[in-house]
Amino acid sequence: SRGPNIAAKRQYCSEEVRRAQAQTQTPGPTIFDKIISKEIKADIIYEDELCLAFNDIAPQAPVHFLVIPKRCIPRLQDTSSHDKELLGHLMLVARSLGAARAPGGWRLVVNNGRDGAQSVYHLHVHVLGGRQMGWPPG
Ligand code: TR5
Repeated sequence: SRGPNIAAKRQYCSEEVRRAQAQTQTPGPTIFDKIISKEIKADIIYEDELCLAFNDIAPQAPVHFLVIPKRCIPRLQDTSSHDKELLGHLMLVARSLGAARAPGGWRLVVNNGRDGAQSVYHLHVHVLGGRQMGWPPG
């Protein structure tokens, strides 16, 4: 249950962090579940029995899509050795789509939890390409 503690903490957090906290504290279906069930429309570029890939609604590069498992896993942190095959599959799908769509190279990003600035608590691999990336990321 949400106590005054959380409410007090919230005053000091950025909008992004508050959103992330809110989602961590209320586990359940996210917007990505609705994309998987086709309840909400997304620009789907690949689909198989285990995963879905679609273009990011707010692209940070000329190529920016997300690869997500169909199974609801909130964060990378919530996976275990039992998920090896699924995680490997997400990487290989990211690899194939990345190679086809951003032949000059690409970057994979997995934001995890509050400090990782994760905003949607359904595991997703960002694939960014089509421009020169900088380092370090912000
Ligand atoms: O910040 P994290 O790593 O959690 O990334 C979440 C990503 O989901 C962001 O890059 C958002 O732009 C993206 N996003 C959010 C929504 C959305 C989406 N990408 C495609 N389609 C989307 N729909 C329909 N709705 C969203 N809320």
